[in-house]
Amino acid sequence: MRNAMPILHQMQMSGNCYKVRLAAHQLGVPITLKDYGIHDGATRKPSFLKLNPNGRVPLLEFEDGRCLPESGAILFHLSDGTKLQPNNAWDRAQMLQWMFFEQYSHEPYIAVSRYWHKFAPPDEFEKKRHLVAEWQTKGNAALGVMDVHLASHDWFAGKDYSVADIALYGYTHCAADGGFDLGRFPRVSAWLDRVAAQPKHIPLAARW
Ligand SMILES: N[C@@H](CCC(=O)N[C@@H](CS)C(=O)NCC(=O)O)C(=O)O
Repeated sequence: MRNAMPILHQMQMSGNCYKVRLAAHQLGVPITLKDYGIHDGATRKPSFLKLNPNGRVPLLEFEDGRCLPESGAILFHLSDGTKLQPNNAWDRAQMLQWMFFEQYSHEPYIAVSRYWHKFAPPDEFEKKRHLVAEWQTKGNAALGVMDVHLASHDWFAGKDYSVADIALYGYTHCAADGGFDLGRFPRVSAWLDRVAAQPKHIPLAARW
């Protein structure tokens, strides 16, 4: 049976899932939300593993049953041919460069630090406390790289706001939750304001 519209399998407080809600909202792509708990292991149950063997959200399930996990891949697919992707190959490559940077050099420190500081049970966080210094060093390095880029650019790819900005916004705007001081990165702070001022912007807490 076909779904009436794409279903976003998601966790509301996840920045990775927020990226998809934000892009879908700005593009006018209707989606329904199916929520999973942070601590109940719901994405590791057989019924979900059939949809994404990697056991993680976001996962976008299309009307015809096809399933696409990974926030960056979903952003890329939703924005194909729209104003949220640059219209030339070089700028699109820059867009992907920043999306890969986000996944390898940014999210593993900034998102992970936020999870353990804000959402993990305190006794579990204590077992990870020895990693905080590395998260801080590497997360601050990523914010520094962004700040350098923003010294001479308004946006991360091409001349306009794109899904590269959405990918980086997801966890940068809430980096303080993980103990990061955005006051050290004034150009990043100014860019966050520019992103939040885009038409049809929604905050992380918004359902749609
Ligand atoms: N690289 C993936 C990361 C996805 C991810 O880490 N998802 C987390 C929530 S933010 C999750 O599903 N955690 C549940 C689990 O690992 O069991 C993406 O960008 O979508």
